Amino acid sequence: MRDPRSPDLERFPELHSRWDRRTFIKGAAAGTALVAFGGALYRLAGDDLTRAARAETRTDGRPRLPPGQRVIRALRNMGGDEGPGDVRSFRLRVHGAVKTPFELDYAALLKLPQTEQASDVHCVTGWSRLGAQFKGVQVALLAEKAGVKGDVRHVIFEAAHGYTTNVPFAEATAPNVLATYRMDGKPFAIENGAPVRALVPDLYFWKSAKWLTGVRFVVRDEPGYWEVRGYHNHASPWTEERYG
Ligand SMILES: Nc1nc2c(c(=O)[nH]1)N[C@H]1C(S)=C(S)[C@@H](COP(=O)(O)O)O[C@H]1N2
Ligand SMILES: [Mo]
Repeated sequence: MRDPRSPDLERFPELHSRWDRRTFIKGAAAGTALVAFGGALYRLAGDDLTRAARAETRTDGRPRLPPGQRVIRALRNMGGDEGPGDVRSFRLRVHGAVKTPFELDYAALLKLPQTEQASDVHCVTGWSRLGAQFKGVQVALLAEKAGVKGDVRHVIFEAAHGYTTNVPFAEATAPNVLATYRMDGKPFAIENGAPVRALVPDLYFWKSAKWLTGVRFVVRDEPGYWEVRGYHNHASPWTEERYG
């Protein structure tokens, strides 16, 4: 749901002049502490979470946990070619087959209506992280602001160093698809996509581009980095669209 009280720029320490990479390091430490806590304990807890999630059903009728997935407690760093990570150089291009292309800096992104939601994410390697709280701006809102042309069918998420990933327009403009800069109240660690990454929770996690630089609306589909390397073009976790 959108938060009508935005903008709330006061609450963004990374916009202050003293902000630096320590913010990321703190975020990273919070994410990895539980993993480092001791293999046996973590494994037991994870298996309990997996069993519990298997018994749950989502409001859309699908099982909470897609087939072949196991619950973990913190995002695992899955690598990738990192962007600069800082808020000062951050720019997001919203472009393609649109009437009014535009570019946002970090402060401008925060001035748009904000959304906060709990989402589950599912990595194709078999782990799921359930119920984290994400904050950001809906891709649907960016689409509306840009005025997408009538024949647009796909959205290309663009990231640092040329990483791209493609999502059908209807799915990319679902209300739970965000350009996000907060997870569980904290900025993303650099390795998890700081300062802003995509969140496409209902497709495998490689569709959630880290170090986001652009959202491009297109008529013709353009398979992205992983999609041209053997991964599935659509990537639904519930039908295990893992490989193409
Ligand atoms: N820019 C960029 N985004 C990316 C990737 C990447 O290599 N580059 N990897 C993807 C993959 S394969 C996964 S599983 C998730 C991992 O996110 P995490 O490292 O925060 O867990 O990011 C996705 N987004
Ligand atoms: Mo992945």
